Amino acid sequence: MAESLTSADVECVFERPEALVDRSHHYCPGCSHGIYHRLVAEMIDEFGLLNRAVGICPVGCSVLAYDYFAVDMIEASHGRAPAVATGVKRALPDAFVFTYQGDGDLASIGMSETVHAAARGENITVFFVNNGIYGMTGGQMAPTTLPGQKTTTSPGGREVAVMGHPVDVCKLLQSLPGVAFLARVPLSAPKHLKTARKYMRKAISAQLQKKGFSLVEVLATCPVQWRMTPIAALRHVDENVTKVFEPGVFVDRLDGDSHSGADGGATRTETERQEKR
Ligand SMILES: Cc1ncc(C[n+]2csc(CCOP(=O)(O)OP(=O)(O)O)c2C)c(N)n1
Ligand code: SF4
Ligand SMILES: [Mg+2]
Repeated sequence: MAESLTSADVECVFERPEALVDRSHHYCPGCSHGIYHRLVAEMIDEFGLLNRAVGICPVGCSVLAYDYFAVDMIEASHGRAPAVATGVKRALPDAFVFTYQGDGDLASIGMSETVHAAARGENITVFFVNNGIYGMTGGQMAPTTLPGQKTTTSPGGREVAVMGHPVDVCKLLQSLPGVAFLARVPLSAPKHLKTARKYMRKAISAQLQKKGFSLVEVLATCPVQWRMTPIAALRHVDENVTKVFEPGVFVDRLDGDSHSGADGGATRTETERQEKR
């Protein structure tokens, strides 16, 4: 008969971060929100921010994020999270203040708050979930919807001549001197999670070093509103979404390391980074 294992015989290699509440998420199977929640919680643990983090929730599928993070959370009106974060950070400069926002929230109704918080160089960190759609309200077109993408309000596919081009938030914010760190990464494979953690560390460090506004955009899935299986949705991110929204670092002004500029020169894309390795 095989010997039974005791807890002394096994090594714990994976556990729930302390900053994540022990509660089932309401997110659909294959949705990236749960993964990004976990990464945010891992970072709060890693930087020891459990007792000084204040998160601002959006409106959208992650409206209930306050139920999942074991830190102080505030619910903002749709799109207003950067304005709320501004107030909290100015009142409590020692707090680590972050927003967690979808693309409808951040780049549509909240575009003004996003751009002006970045322009003012507010010392806050934005965790941005670009799934190219309004997930919560039934799959309407978002500013980030790809050309040709079918949504409930672009049933024939997004026609740019009529509905406009997708908004590239990283490129839009890149020119602003108040931005300290800006990067984009797909959440479509385990290897990208490593990159996401690296960018998130930089974004958090930017705030802790009082360098200004920081944002990490993740290219996320919404299998339900995309009408895809979770696997097909991951493939769609890799094969199509990353072609329109190129992953990489757009601004990095940490520790005297300044990489910013319209025509690149200093802008490092994921492709360039891989070539350097
Ligand atoms: C002022 C206001 N306008 C519109 C809405 C309706 N609304 C709720 S969520 C949402 C879109 C959410 O999309 P997104 O931010 O991309 O989040 P996702 O659900 O995709 O994660 C909209 C338009 C609202 N709640 N408040
Ligand atoms: S509708 Fe989309 S974004 Fe919302 S929880 Fe489901 S998969 Fe995620
Ligand atoms: Mg969305």
